[in-house]
Amino acid sequence: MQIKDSELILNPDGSIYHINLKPENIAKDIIFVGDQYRVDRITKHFDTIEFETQKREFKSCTGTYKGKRITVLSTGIGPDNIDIAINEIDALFNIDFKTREIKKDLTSVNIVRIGTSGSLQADIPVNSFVLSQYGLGLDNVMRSYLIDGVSHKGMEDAFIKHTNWDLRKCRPYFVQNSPELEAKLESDQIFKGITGTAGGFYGPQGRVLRLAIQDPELNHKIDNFKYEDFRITNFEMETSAIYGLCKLLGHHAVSLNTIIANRANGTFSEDPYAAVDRLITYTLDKLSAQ
Ligand code: R1P
Repeated sequence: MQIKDSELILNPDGSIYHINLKPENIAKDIIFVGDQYRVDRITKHFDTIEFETQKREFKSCTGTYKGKRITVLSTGIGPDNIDIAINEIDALFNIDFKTREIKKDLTSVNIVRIGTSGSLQADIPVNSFVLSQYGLGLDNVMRSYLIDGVSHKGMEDAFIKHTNWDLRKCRPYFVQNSPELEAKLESDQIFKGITGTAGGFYGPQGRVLRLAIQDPELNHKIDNFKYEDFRITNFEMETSAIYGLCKLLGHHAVSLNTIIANRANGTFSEDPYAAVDRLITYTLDKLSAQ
């Protein structure tokens, strides 16, 4: 069935609407960053660069690192931008732009997020790295899709009960990473756990400046939530949408975050820049290893 012009929007040069890429511009190994200025901090390590473009917050660059072809794409802040980035990446691989039909043979890509995040656990200090085993969605983006088949119902129910979650906000969901990609990226230098993804930075992550929040005890209830051996390690704003969309579309995803704030003890990294740079070189070397 042909996908209409209004649903799959292409630019006059044939690139896809927001991320501005054509199918030949993107690699099968993709690194997501939030901050558009982080793209160059990654690609400065590349051996070659073949393509660069930017539209709004979506800046991308494709090249090679130690011979491996990689695309780095900035997504800006939040799960709503992830909805755009992943649907458009999937379309680049799996929809024929000439016929506007879904291809018969689907391609699966690897997506690794290199982000920054706040730890919820006192024992996960600033400047450490966290690999997300699950994304906990506290945003509503994935609820527009049929996610019951990929969300962990047992964790959902336990979390709602433990936190006395107000379902007027949304129904939280838990989606696992790609264990194959986790095996490639893990090491004993990295903490692991569930990453909470919030739909905002202040109230949705329990920060109070001038506005009172709906549940002042929520962060404490989140930090002592346990399900089997899993605990919620950190908060940021993209991982659960990345995991949910990748699981539904058949892609592999892992989110790695540098901890720049510790919400449990109120500390902030003295040099978040250097800490992110360490995660960048760590990830590039792991991703390019055979
Ligand atoms: C908030 O300051 C932003 O920083 C974190 C959050 O997820 C959010 O996008 O990640 P990035 O540094 O990757 O943007």
